[in-house]
Amino acid sequence: ALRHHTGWERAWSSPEPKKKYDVIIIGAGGHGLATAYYLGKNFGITNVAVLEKGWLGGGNTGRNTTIIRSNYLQDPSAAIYEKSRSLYETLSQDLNYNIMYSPRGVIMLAQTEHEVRGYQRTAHANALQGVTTEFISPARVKEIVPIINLDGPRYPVLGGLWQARGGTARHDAVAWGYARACSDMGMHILQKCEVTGITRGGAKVTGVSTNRGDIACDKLGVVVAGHSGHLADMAGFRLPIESVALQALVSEPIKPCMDCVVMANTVHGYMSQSDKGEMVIGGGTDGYNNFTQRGSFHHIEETVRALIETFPMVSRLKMLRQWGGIVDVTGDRSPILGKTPVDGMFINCGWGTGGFKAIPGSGWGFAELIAKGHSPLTDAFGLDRFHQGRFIDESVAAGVAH
Ligand code: FAD
Ligand code: PYC
Repeated sequence: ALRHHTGWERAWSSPEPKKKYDVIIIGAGGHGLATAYYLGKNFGITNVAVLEKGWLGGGNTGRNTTIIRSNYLQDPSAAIYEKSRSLYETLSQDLNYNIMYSPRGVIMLAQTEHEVRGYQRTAHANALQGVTTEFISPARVKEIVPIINLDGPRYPVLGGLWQARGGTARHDAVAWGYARACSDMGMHILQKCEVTGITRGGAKVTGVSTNRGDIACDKLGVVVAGHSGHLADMAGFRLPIESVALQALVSEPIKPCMDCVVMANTVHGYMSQSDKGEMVIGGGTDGYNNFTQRGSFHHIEETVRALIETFPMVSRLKMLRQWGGIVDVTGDRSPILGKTPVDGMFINCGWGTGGFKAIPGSGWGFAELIAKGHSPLTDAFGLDRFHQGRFIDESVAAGVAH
């Protein structure tokens, strides 16, 4: 049937590297590609290369469970995550690429009195921040998720934080859509191009060394998630980041049974149903730092065991496959977007277990930071907050056990 489908145009070109670009972005994950896209779209900066050591979207962007929400507690977080969520709403039209945004709603279950108070507080904060969320009763939870067991053997469901316009999107499509749009603007996306060194002239960045030769630039954006520590090391400074594996798994496909996303953070597990019918399930991070894109074996059993309390039907599902990604975690569970000790070099990292939802907003703000030297979206997230003790504590909103 595919016999006649020949001569398709490539979605993005594969050029040879130029000697010099105005801006180089290291890392063709969602955040790196979105940064390049908004540099071109919002600031007319198109002499840009995005360098990727593997294939684009092959890092955490292509490995995550695609939950999109903006129900964070602190004002700077609500601003960037809500900007991001609102950009997701129209991203398919903007990129002319179907990213399959599905605002199916996200519930974070409250299963202890502590969580009830915590999520009620978040709902109040969100109301002040212009983020639409509400704290809902157990009966309303059951209405939205008929397959749920409210009584749970250990932790009954006492309510939930509901964001009706949260949801999911197709992760690969987000990367592919941005990549095609960047390529259409004349930017170079260089895959299999690993950065091995950062070159400086005095205090200022001058370019990078790669396995495809040295490339010069005026400005450098580093957006490499779990490898951020390595890149900082190449430039001669340290980051307050730990890299750790986070994993997910999917079941065999079944008939539609749950049309929203549910996160059960006390027992620790979360679940949604993919368009193919698989139950998409995720658990917590490994308990030790590592660089395996796999995750510890025991997490699989612990996550499924926890979910069975709230979703007994899971006990009858066969699991199909499991994978992991290397997430970059900061002490306050908030990202770092800012200048570095090297002039002209900017860093965007620390999205940890929750950066897929942030891709458009982060790209928007980081592009502004690179182009203009600061952005209202990113100002609070600079490295200086760790010296000043100005933490943006989002350990509860992160929703994933670390
Ligand atoms: P990446 O997509 O990892 O991109 C970084 C890129 O840099 C990689 O492609 C890598 O190859 C490249 N790179 C590294 N070193 C070099 C080098 N030296 N030279 C050139 N290139 C280099 N977030 C959510 O919001 N919702 C979720 O439901 C969710 N679920 C998750 C589930 C799992 C299992 C995992 C692992 C993560 C999850 N996340 C989730 C987090 C989310 O995936 C990440 O925060 C986000 O994808 C980070 O995007 P990124 O572009 O920064 O990183
Ligand atoms: O950030 O919502 C999130 C998330 C869910 C699972 C992993 N990250």
